[in-house]
Amino acid sequence: MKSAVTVSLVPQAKGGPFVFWDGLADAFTHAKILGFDAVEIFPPAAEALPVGEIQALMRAQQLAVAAVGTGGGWVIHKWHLCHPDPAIRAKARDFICAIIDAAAALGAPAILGSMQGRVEADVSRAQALEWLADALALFNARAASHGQCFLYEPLNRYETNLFNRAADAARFLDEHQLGSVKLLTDLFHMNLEESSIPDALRTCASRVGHVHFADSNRHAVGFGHTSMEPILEALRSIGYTGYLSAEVFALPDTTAAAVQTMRAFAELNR
Ligand code: LER
Ligand code: MN
Repeated sequence: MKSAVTVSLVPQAKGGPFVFWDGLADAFTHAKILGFDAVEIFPPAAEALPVGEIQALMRAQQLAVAAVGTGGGWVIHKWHLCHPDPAIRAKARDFICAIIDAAAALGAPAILGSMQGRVEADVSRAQALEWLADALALFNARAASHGQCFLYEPLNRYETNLFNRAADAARFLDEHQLGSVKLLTDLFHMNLEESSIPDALRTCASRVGHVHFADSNRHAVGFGHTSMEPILEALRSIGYTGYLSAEVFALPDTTAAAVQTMRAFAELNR
């Protein structure tokens, strides 16, 4: 497995679960010094991703981009894919498609987390799931056209009521034949929702495409109380070779969270 660490380029996300906050050059430089394999980027929009500049940083630091988040569209604009207003759903889809394209230029998949939205107002669950499936079909095709996968992330119940558990999400992807959509299994959300994180990972084996590496309290792994050994064992048993990406609070500060993440990664990833 490979290590990754998050950088937020969205000031409005302050206090959110991201390790680096001081721009791309700072994140790439410190990620390299600390021994990470890759950086995961949370941009405000595709237009704010300087692709050439990021490619130069990747070459200079010999680091990959692990994934690119799309949640900026929710944080900044409150757009999402299940919004009752069709114009807002269209803005959400366009926002995500543009990030899929920019991420692909960096060799990375895009993530659908917060932008999936929720069943709300007068929208029925069936209607929301139809909109989600239609959007995922679009992202599936768009990512595949670049030879990339697309990452769908089940979130805990306080953030969405669409899919909270990995197996339910995997079944939905199977039913809609979304072969290029993989699951982003976030260990923080899973700690709240799954009966057993290792069992859930084994059940969804072939769909697991990315892991957000966070402890029970969303601090760096080792700063909470999740039992990580059985989770790593499950990931090994399903042949997962992707990223463990630290989407955690910069607490007690950025450096401590990053250093602790790498310490845990080295101990667990034997
Ligand atoms: C995004 O990866 C995520 O996990 C959500 O909880 C938004 O922070
Ligand atoms: Mn996450």
